[in-house]
Amino acid sequence: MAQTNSLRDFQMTVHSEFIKIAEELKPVLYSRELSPEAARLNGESLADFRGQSLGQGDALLLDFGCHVTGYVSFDFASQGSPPDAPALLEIKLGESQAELLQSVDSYRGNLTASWLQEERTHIDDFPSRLGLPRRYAFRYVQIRVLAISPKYRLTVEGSSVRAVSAADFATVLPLQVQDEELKRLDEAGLLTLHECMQEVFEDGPKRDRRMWLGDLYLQAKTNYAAFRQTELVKRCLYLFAGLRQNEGRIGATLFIKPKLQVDDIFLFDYALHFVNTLHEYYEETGDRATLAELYPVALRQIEIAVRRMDDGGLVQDEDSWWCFVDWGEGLNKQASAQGIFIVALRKMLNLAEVLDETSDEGKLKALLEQAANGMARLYDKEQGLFVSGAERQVSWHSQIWAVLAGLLPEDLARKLLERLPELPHAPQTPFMHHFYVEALLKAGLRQEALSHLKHYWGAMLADGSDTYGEVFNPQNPHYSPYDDKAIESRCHAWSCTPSYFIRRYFAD
Ligand code: RAM
Repeated sequence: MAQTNSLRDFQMTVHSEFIKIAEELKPVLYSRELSPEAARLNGESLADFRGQSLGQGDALLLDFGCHVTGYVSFDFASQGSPPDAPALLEIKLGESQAELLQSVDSYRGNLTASWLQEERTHIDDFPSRLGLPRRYAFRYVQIRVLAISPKYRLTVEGSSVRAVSAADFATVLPLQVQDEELKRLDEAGLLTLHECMQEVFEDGPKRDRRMWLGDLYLQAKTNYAAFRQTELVKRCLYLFAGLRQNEGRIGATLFIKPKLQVDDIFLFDYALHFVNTLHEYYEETGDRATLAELYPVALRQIEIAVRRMDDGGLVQDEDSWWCFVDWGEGLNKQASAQGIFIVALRKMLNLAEVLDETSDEGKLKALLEQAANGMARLYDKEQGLFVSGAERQVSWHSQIWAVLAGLLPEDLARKLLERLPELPHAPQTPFMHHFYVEALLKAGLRQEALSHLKHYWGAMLADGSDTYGEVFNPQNPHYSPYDDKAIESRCHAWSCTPSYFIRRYFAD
């Protein structure tokens, strides 16, 4: 498929007054010191790894006991004759143990191998301390001795990580829930969000370590119910508003380091999630001043989206990745885009009403009516389903977004959702599964929503993970949009929403 999601003649406009506000809200990171909780040498469990000696080819595995994001260090020493040559080590860090089996040399995925958490380093002097300068996201560390002189052996006398996050577990809002399964799901959601909360809401502390709007939307929701760091959401909204693409567009993703920069990717749905994120920020905080300042930026995203609408109110399809929605081979995004557009229009109208922008209110109402007509054109009466694109594709996504658009009577919404298991194109990511749960709740299918939380997100914890990953399709667990599971993030922002659902809908 043509990748035309990068804007042609891309230019960034910096709105320094917004950037100033955002920078004043830069969080102070909390740090905590953690040590390994378990270790294995060449696969054998060790009571204590300290002082165990390693020779040529030996591998020491350190398990820090939980997902951590931070800066790791090691204390090395030697045994035997005075070291007559440096030791060459390979250090791999993994969010899962499976990740340690992959290596840069054999990797064949379609994202660059430089995301793999792998280092090669020489140790010249013993004893010495090695602190890896790069921030890593991991639970496991494997140190393999690639080359060492036979005259001496290496020992690891200690290791620790300075874990960092903008969120402090001591500040989490209390949760009253008896169900142990829900408690476990909530804990994993909190840890996932905690790890992604750095100087901004990152999408994943391992990859991409930057801010994406779709992810921000779901992180912000969960954050309100958990850490409630509303200022961090405000900072991120101002960053997106302060670094805009051509014609005032909000980009899909921002780089934070080495300098603030909007990427050249534009996604139809992500730009509209700016409206949704601002709307919820206002609902949660009542911060009218921020709303008034960012309102025109949000409205601009609607104006740009409207250009894709034909005379009959339907968002035009295009053979490229202009709208994200979800990963998945051959998924047509038209119906989903239509639903997302309607959701954003409704929220924009609500914001116009809050600010008494009467002339905008009129325009938005008219647009909503047109877009609703457009959505109706996608309903196939014979099949009783929404179709998408020129090929009239049927997918889960189209039904879910048709329900979320809020135009259907509850019995039709329920029927659509009950038929999903028989449809092709099941969601591939927790991002889309989030919207599935939202749709179930909207259609009054509360038990189904609860059971989906337990089955879908619960399955991600079945292998001992304590955070939720980026991609997961239980019907096809080997699927990866990157052609390699090892490059995926096992702690991914858009997956943290069980904590939101549990805290907002299922607490005792
Ligand atoms: C990937 C990441 C990110 C997501 C984008 C669309 O790079 O998973 O979280 O928002 O895709």
